[in-house]
Amino acid sequence: MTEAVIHLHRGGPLLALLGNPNCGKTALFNQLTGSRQKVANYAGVTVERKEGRLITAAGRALRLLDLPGAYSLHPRSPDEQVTRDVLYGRALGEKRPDLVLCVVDASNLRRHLRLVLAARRLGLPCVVVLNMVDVAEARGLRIDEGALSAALGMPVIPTVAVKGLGIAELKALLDAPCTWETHGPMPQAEPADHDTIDRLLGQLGLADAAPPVASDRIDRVVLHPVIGPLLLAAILFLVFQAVFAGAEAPKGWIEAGTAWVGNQVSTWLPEGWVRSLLVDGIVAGLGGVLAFLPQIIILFFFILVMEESGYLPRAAFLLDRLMGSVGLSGRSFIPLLSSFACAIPGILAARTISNPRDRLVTIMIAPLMTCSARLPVYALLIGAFVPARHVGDVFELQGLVLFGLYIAGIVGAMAVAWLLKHLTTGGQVRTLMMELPTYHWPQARNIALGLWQRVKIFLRRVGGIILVLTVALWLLASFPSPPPGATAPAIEYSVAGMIGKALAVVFEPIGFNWQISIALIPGLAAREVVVSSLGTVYALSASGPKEAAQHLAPVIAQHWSLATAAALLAWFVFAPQCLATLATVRREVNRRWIPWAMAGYLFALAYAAAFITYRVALALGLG
Ligand SMILES: Nc1nc2c(ncn2[C@@H]2O[C@H](COP(=O)(O)OP(=O)(O)OP(=O)(O)O)[C@@H](O)[C@H]2O)c(=O)[nH]1
Ligand SMILES: [Mg+2]
Repeated sequence: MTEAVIHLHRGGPLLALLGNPNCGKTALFNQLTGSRQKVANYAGVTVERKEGRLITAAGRALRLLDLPGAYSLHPRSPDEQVTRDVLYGRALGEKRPDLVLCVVDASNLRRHLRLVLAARRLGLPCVVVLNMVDVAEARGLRIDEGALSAALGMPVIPTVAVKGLGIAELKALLDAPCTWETHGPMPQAEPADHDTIDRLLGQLGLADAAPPVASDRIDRVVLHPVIGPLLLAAILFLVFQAVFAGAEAPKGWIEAGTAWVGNQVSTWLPEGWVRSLLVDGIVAGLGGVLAFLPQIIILFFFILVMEESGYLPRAAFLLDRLMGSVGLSGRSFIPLLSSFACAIPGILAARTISNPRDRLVTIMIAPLMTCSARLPVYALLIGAFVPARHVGDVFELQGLVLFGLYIAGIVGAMAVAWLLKHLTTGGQVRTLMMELPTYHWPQARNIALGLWQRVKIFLRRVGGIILVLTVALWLLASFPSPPPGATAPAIEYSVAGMIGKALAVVFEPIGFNWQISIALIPGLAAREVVVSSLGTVYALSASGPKEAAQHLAPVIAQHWSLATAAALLAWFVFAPQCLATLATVRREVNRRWIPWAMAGYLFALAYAAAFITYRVALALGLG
């Protein structure tokens, strides 16, 4: 949240959610404030403070902060530091919280109570939120809240955040004046927390709580040294198959819809610039991008299921050795996986990495993970150039190529990480300390909400930045009008045509024509725009009937050689990331040269990869 917004809220009583990672703070935050922050079954989902407004039972408005999970108040990573700073009142222009909601996982009290004791020593008023009582009960743990409350000297409210149970009671408690009483700092000379907790659990009859059995049994297969990696590979592979196989029908409907709209507009409007803007610019451009929405939905469905079930950190665990060979730890896996959605949340998630060098390397290679904005570009080129046929009865060739492109990005990233490891000193061995959460059945509601969020983000981009860039490109590609008696398509005389032809000098050695060169520029702001721009450029250069605009794939299949298409794919595996990513990197690492270095190395890699691909393809006679 921006500082300006924080100022608007300033003044009311301030509450903060404190707890270990993955205990359900954000699920509670969403219930208490009606927000839709990201919830998932692994440690380190929240890495920034988020603010919301909570209305108590009596109708009082309070400010509530959701914080990154922390194991202690001695931060070991940048996200834990955020939490510590808020509790100590060191956050920029922010007072200390007036009340701390200490969230604990009821099925894992031994570990989670430590932070409650640490919070008590801060001297701030605390309420213990005993979350996940459903999980505890399923495991046969009955916790006497009254006894726990008496032992800790704090109110205790049992909740099941995902089902909204206990939320009303918590809101009612916030109206009771005694909730807000400060006890003053506790003496530090308490007996060690470990002993205190042992004693406490003994009093509650929970001294020897049974560990989860089902999860362990699943992990015997999932983390098996041989079966585990095979299973992971099979899952990832299936995801990419599904992205192509499952999206075909809905993609066809969207394309048919776009074509219909374009034709209607063409019939109803007289020939002229308004019609050209609507048909060649907006309908051809946006329609081209929209057609890839089903594929994005399918990809995210699988990612969300892995996140919600608790499989994700297992995958990180399995890949730890592999990542270790290039000087990273499994910790980098989740930030890198998040980068498949978009590099920006991935770069933010790198805050959970405590080692500064590892964190920087992870940030540097995050843009090599194939973000979802690249999916439309890949899908367009694959659809146009790779025949839709099966390999050995089971595998879709198009899905295989897509899988290959994702792998190419990953291999590129590992190579860069390896190089950076050898260029920088500090190659000490790090062990992976990561929590493996118990498995949950993914909740349909959560998955649906998560998908809806992705759809909203996508549509907002289409209706926002992509629309703006498409109209801008249409303008540049339509004016000035061709001189009287001109024979070539009008676009060749336009500003965009001239820029494209000038740039083509740079891109000619890697096989790009001037139409591609034009499309690459707006693609720096948002990658999908490459697709919409190609739609507009080819619609405007079509000499024949205008329906070419709605059928970009056959047009490029006819105009480009296979070598050019392959080179463009190679370019996009490494392509310099969008400007928003560079701005995020600048903010996260706070060093000016880093984003420049990043853009530079990615440009060089993309150019080299496209050059080699193009030349090899030419040598193979694919020109
Ligand atoms: N069964 C059950 N699951 C819960 C409950 N509360 C949260 N969860 C699940 O626990 C997981 C973690 O929830 P989050 O709200 O993301 O946890 P968090 O404390 O914000 O985690 P970090 O942001 O990583 O510190 C998610 O999969 C939730 O759906 C609960 O009361 N019962
Ligand atoms: Mg959270």
